[in-house]
Amino acid sequence: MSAEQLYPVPQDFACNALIDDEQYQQMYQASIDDPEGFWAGQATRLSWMRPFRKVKRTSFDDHNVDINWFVDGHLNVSANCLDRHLAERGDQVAIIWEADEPGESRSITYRELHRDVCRFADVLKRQGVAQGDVVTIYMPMIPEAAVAMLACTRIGAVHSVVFAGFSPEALAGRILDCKSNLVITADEGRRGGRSIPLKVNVDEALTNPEIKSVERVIVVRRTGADIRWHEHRDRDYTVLMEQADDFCPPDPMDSEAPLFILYTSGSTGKPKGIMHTTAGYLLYAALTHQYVFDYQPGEVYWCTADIGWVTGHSYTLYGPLANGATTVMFEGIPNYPDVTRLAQIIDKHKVSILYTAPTAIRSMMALGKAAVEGADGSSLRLLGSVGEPINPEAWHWYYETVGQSRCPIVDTWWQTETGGILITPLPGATALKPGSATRPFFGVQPALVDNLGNVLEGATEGNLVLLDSWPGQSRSIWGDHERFVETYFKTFKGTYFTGDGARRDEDGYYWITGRVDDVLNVSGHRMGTAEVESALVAHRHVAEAAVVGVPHDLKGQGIYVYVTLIEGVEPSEQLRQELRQWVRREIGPIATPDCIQWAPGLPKTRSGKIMRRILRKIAVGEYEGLGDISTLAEPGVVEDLINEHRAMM
Ligand code: 6R9
Repeated sequence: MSAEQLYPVPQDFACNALIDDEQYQQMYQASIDDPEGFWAGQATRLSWMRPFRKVKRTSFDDHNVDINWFVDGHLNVSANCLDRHLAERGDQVAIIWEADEPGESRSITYRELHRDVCRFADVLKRQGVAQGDVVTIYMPMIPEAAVAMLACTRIGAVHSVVFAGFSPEALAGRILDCKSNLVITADEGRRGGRSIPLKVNVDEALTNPEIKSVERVIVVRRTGADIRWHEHRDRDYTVLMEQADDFCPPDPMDSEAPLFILYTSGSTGKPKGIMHTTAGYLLYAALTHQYVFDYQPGEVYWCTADIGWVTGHSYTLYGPLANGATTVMFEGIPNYPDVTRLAQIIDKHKVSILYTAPTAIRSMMALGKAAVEGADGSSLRLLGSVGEPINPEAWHWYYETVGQSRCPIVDTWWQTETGGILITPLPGATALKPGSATRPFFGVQPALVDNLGNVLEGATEGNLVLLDSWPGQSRSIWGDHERFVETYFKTFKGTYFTGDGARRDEDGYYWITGRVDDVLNVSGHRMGTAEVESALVAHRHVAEAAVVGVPHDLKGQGIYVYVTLIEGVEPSEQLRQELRQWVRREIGPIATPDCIQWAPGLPKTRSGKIMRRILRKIAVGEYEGLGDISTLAEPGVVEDLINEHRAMM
């Protein structure tokens, strides 16, 4: 690695940082040599209602995958995020809410948030929600969403947040899978100046005759839009809150009690309900939030992620609140009303730490320096990136234009399944290389293995696995432990397989190269090729479909679709548009195909497996070097596809 691409820790940053390089080395070593001792020490940052008996009882053995942390301890997440801060910082702002329209914002103190969460927890209890029940939250980025999540944790209900951009069909599938009896939503959401008909979507989802579990829908009035009301089922949030008690005691929950479910895409089948539990998740979110973002008391911290994604769970909500931080919650998008929006919010609320995604960075970068025009930006101290590999061009733009060549960037690699950040720089400790997530966090043991599972040493490239458990790790897939084992522990036995590929350089830095499975990453959102394909084949004119990812300037990856129509149906531009709309409706706007190519046939092996390797190449116009196509059942289809692709371009 050439010297000019190394960004040492700035001197003044290092002086005040929580962790310097020497401390990192020493703490990392301690966390690997004596995990029990290390994590017992860290566990004191939480308030426990009953001490745990054992720090760690975990097995990655694929016959018996079993992950337990802080065994037999009792605690409550909302009490850790709220109650224990009241004495010292009850009047400090917990959440700064910035609305979609500039000029509208709200600040909520820890005391106010505590009261609202207590009240809503009481509401949930009065609605019959009990420990272990699953509550579906389908809400815009408004403080009531945070209140709903925290209220669930207060009474031991398990929340399942469904991103408000998902379609009624996608929502229905998730409700069906976890059998929620209660849904919390809003009349409408606001995003980029547009309204999102959330209640209409819930109504539509609940027309699915297979859903029998839902008894109640609680509706927050966000816009006051006229909505249909089902007297027997729907309840108004404000009315219920007025009737509720100001205090609701936090339930003591077991360390391993389920905390939340979050659906995410895999390479096969329908989205899986990734399950996280109470103690390990919260501790890991809090610890990483403090050290990775070098969070210092009083600072304003802003993670732009929606609560519908894991980043919103761990780093908009739970990590920051567990640490008593002031966290910004933004309802809108970076380019509304114009591309300066993020910079304006940073100045308005004096944000010190900004954590966002490469896709947002690239969309601002597309307009050069316009994104920071007229902005001051001097409050910023640290920048973060998450969701996909950040290309060096975007890194440099972020560093120079947003960070004014002053703020370190933490490129944080992790997953829904990992609960928190696993590979990342610590800003006071790690010299940066643009595009590298650098080094493992405390307690994290990454390794690279070849396709046979042999661990590779030194500077090399391979499949990224984790050799041992960390507290924030997902414990299971909701209702399907077999699938959990199958997906993560069977590929490379004895390890957790991430689905990502990575390179390790001569300094031991990790460079994530992207998914090695059939999972796409579109604007930082995970999507299974199988999911998009099954949406397509559900259309009456489609016989077969194959989906591959292609490079895309803004989104990182775009969705390229090959469609085989059923006998007798003629391809047309109109049908192409119809299919695009169809996928939007089935899954959500984020799954809209970028390109649809008609395919009279698909390249398949004799055993009927679609050879995506070939499809990926044709999609980007690489007709040469398609590799061995002799195993194809009908080699002729490849030529047809190439001709069709040529004709389209
Ligand atoms: C947190 C989150 C996980 C997948 C992951 C990887 C990609 C996330 C990354 C990154 C390179 C980073 N990914 N962060 N790739 N560098 N800093 O995004 O969770 O939605 O589950 O996605 O995203 O491919 O496997 P999730």
